[in-house]
Amino acid sequence: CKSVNRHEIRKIPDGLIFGTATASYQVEGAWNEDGKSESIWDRVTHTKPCPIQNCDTGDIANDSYHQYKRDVAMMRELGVDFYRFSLSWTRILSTGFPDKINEKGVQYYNNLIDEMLKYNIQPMVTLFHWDLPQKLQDMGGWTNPYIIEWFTDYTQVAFELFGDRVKYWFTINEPREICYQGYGSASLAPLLSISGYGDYKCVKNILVAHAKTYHMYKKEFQQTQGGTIGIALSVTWFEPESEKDAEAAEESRQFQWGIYANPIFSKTGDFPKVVKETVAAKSLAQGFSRSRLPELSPEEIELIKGSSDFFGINHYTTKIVYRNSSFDNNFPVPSYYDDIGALTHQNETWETAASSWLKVVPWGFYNLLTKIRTAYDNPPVYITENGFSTKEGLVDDGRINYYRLYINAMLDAIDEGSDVRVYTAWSLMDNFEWMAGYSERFGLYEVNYNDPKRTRTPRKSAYVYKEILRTRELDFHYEPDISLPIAI
Ligand code: GBH
Repeated sequence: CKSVNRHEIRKIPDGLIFGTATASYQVEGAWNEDGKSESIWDRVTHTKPCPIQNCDTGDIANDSYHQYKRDVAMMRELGVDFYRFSLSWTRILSTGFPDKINEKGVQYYNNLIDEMLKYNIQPMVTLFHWDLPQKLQDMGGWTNPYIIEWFTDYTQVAFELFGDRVKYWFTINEPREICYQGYGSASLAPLLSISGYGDYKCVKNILVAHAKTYHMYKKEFQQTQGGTIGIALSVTWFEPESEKDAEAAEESRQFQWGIYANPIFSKTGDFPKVVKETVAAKSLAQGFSRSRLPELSPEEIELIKGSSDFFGINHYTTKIVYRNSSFDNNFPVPSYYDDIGALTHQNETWETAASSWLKVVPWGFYNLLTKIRTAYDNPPVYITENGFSTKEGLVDDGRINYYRLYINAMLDAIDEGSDVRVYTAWSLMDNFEWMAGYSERFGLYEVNYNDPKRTRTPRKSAYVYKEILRTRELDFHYEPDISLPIAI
C-alpha cells in the first residue's frame, strides 16, 4: 500500500458511486406498530435481565418509521448517489409467511423509496439484515433447512412489491455474523452458543437460501425489472504475524469468510478444501459420526456457484494471526475457533474506535481488496459498509481520518486494477449498535436519543464526506466550517 501523501489531492475515478447505509432494526423503531410482529431482536431486547448495554432497545430507535422524510433530506444534504437500507420481514409479513401482506408496513417502504427517487437517490435494498421473525426462530431459524423456503417466499414478495423501483438488491447481510455470532458465540440474536455445530448448519442454509433467491430474481424478475443482485459478506483482513504464520492467516481467511466466498465466487465452488478437511478430521476424532460441517451436494455446489453479480464487502478492521506450536488456548471443543486452530490479536499501537474491536488499519483494506482481485478473478466489488465509531459529539476527527485513510487505500487498489464500483459509509446516522445499544456511534449524523423527536445533527464528518462527493476529490487538508448549515 502506498504511504499516504497528505499533500496530494486525489481524484476519485468516474463511475465509482457513493452512499450511506442503515438497517431496519437499527433505525426504524415502531417495533409493534401497524401490524408489525415480533422479530428475534424484539425478543432479545425485551429479555430480562437485559443482555444489551444500558438495557437499550430498538423499540423507538431513530423513529425512522415516522421520519423517513428527514432521513431523505439528510441524504440530499450529503449528496449521495444511493442509500442502502434493509426491509423488516416482520413489518411486511406479520405471520412470517406470505399468506398476509401487511399493507401499512409496505406503505412505509413505498414512501421511503418514492421519496428517495423523487431526488434521484437510488435505493439499495438488503432483504435480510438480521431481524428474523421470532416465530421462525422458534422453529430453529437458520439451522432449519425449511428456512430456504421461508426466505424465498419472503424475498419473492419483496421483489413483487418493490422491484419496479429497486435496482440493487442484497440478499443477506453478513452471514458470518448471523451464523457465528448468532448461533455460535451468543453475541447477536438469537444469542445461541452452539459453536462448531449450529453455526455450520446455518452456513449451509444461508448459502442455499441466498442462491435460490438469486436464481429466482434472475429467472422471474430481472428481465422485467432490470436490477442487479448479490450478497454482502463481512470481511475482516487477517494478516500473518510473521512469515511462519502465513498458512494460519490464510486458513483464518478461509474459515472466516472463504466459507461463504469460495462457494459463491470461486471457479470450483464448494466450501474451501482446508475447512472441509479440518472440520471432518476433527469431528471424527471427537467421536462424531460425520463432519459437523454439512456437505454441499453437486447440485447445491452448482446452484451456489456464481450466485452473486458482485462481491459485496462490509469491511471495518484487521487482525493479526499467529499459531502456537502447542496451540494452547481456551477454546471449547468442539467449536469454530478450535477448528480454525489459530489465534489473533490487534496491535496495541493501532488507533481504536469507540468499539474495542475496531482498529484503524487502512493497509489491511488495501491487502483485502488485492486478495479479492487475485483470488476470485477480479469480480465487481461493492463496498457495502465501511465506518468508524465514536462516542457522542459533533467533532469527530477520528471518523474523518478513518474515512480518508480507507478511501485512499481503496483508491490504491483501484489504481492497481480492482474493480470497485460502490462505496458505502456506515452509517448515515447513529443507530442501535446491537449488543452495544446506543453506546457506540457510527453516524455521519448524530442522533439525540434524549429527545423524543430524535433530532439528527450533522457531524464534522458529514461535511467532509459531502465535500468528497461534491468535488470527487480526496483532500486531507479540507477543513469544513461546521458553524454553517449543511445545505442541500
Ligand atoms: C456490521 O457488522 C453490521 O452490518 C452493522 O449492522 C453494524 O452496525 C456495523 O457493522 C457496525 O458494527 O471478532 O469478536 O472482535 C460488523 C461486524 C462486528 C465484525 C465485530 C467483526 C468483531 C468482533 N463486525 N466483529 S470480534
